[in-house]
Amino acid sequence: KKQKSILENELINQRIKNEKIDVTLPPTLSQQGKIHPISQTIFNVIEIFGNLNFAVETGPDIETDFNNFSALNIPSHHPAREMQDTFYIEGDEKEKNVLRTHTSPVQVRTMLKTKPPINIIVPGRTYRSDSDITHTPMFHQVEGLVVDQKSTMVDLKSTLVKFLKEFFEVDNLKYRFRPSYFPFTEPSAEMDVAYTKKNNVIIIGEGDQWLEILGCGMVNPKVLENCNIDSSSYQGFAFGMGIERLSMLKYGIPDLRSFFDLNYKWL
Ligand code: 2U9
Repeated sequence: KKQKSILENELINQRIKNEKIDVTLPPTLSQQGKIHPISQTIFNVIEIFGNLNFAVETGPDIETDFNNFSALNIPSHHPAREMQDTFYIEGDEKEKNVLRTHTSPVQVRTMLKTKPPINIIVPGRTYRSDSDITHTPMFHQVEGLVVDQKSTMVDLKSTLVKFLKEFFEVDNLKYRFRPSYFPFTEPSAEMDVAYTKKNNVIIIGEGDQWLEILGCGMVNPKVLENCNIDSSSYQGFAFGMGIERLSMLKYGIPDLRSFFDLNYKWL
């Protein structure tokens, strides 16, 4: 028995002497993580608006009917509610909670808790009961809100044009504003950017085709009043855009569904 342990010890000593680990060798990585293009786009948008003096606000995905609809001048039983197919959630006795259909309830919360001047963007998940090639029931938006005593449509325009030029990295961006309608802004507009196709690749900012890229407008005074802000002293502008759409155009992603199919090349 003693002889056996002598032999075993000898074996261990031999191994310690002979085995060498080269700590300078690079490790073998099985699968390296990447930042998802949706996150990249959100970080990119935050950086550009950060340089334009906007702060970032976030809020919960489950919202009250007031924050998601009523405060935004979308009353119950009004056709405007049917513009957005809503996921309702059991909750309050009288009024069901909802999965927010836009990030606008965060702007409502901000106005209710802080005094103007307000200069924020709100990126985040939003939900609508809609599912086909161009719609997923969960998607992402970034919205912006400015409320102060002096901001006009000129400020809205210069802010959005600066943003789009930075985002698409085009100095001479061709764009247009079209009149539109949203219950929470008055007047309302939509912005299009020009595009063309060269060798089947889409070029943004030139050409004679138009792409709808965002909605915007001057905040409806009724919305300010609903959020306890005196609309005779304060005014402002707001805008909203879809992150998936921005991301598809910037990175040339042709199919919306590829954002959500767990492709390890992306994750
Ligand atoms: C408050 C006041 C005003 C936010 C706005 C839009 C226009 C808009 C869509 C773009 C594509 C949603 O993802 S999308 O389908 N959004 O067109 N959003 S103005 O206006 C607000 C928000 C909050 C308190």
